[in-house]
Amino acid sequence: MAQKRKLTKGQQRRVRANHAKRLEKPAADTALENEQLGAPEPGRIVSRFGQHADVLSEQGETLRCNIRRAVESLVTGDRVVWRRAQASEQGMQGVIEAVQERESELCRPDMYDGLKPVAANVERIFIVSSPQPAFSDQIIDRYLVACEDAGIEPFILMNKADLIAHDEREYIEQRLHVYQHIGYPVLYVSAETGEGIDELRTAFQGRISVLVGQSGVGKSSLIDKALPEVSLVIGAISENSGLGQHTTTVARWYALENGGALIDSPGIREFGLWHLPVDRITFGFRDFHPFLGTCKFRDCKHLDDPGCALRAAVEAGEIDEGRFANYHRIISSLAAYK
Ligand SMILES: Nc1nc2c(ncn2[C@@H]2O[C@H](COP(=O)(O)OP(=O)(O)OP(=O)(O)O)[C@@H](O)[C@H]2O)c(=O)[nH]1
Ligand SMILES: [Mg+2]
Ligand SMILES: [Zn+2]
Repeated sequence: MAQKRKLTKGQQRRVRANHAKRLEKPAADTALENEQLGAPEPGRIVSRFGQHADVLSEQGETLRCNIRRAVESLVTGDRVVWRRAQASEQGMQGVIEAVQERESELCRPDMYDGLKPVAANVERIFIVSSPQPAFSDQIIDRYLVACEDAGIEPFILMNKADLIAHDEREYIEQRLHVYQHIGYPVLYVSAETGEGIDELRTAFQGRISVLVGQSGVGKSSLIDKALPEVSLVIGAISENSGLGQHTTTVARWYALENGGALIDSPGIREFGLWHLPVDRITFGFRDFHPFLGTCKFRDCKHLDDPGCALRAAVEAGEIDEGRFANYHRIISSLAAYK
């Protein structure tokens, strides 16, 4: 599922330059020598912090480990082989030696680093929205394209249901109904009042999920509310930051009691899709599938092209107008980077 995506020349240049810059700094390889290390053990990445990472052992301990230089990419959710230190050295309790191949990968493009994996081995993506900050079906559509492209099942959460104002309720319900109609699950929840939290707990069980969405929509609050077993950990992390703010700065793995896990992720302002070619974005709109390949011209842009089957479907009410408009917004946003 993890596929190499093409970057444009400009992006490749930036990525190469940044990579070269980083190589000039001496890479801190582990201070731990081989003779001080135990046998290789399987583990799971909880969080990655630059040159080190927290690993969850099979016994359920979380240990801070160095990362071998040979390990190229490491993110929350990765399955790794690591070795325990006999005695911790500069706070390091072990060394990560290797990463297992990923079953899936959620990626986003980054202007500085190129294509960046956000989380690995995820089976379901909870796209979290809320009326505050403002509800945006454009952001939801971007995430849906990323889910379709990565082959990961999406689930839409409308959080802060308690804050939906009278005059916006109808609009939000109408937009979310469109997603339900296409076949995406939608759930109204509130981390404040507890609305929908039992259903959410059920949806979390038995699989590996990540919560994504803008900063402040309530991703961490929902995990905290739905899972009493992990709420203590979240409370402790928020206090540690000492900023009086609870914004999540690094993705984190929370193991669930009956199997499965939740990954909390930092909010991002804009979920870019410029790493994807146009046809992959088109394919990311599931509701377009029955009509793809039936336009009159093979290179149809689905704008004012004669014989456009997508436009005809919009006019016949078979494709939602708002989705079609968001599709064109994404396509025109690509041009700015290429
Ligand atoms: N009224 C109301 N407030 C909520 C609800 N869920 C979260 N909040 C509040 O919204 C604010 C942001 O919540 P967080 O859980 O930190 O949001 P987040 O998505 O994790 O944000 P980042 O970590 O920055 O990405 C907090 O002040 C929460 O108390 C809800 O259902 N209703
Ligand atoms: Mg958070
Ligand atoms: Zn067309």
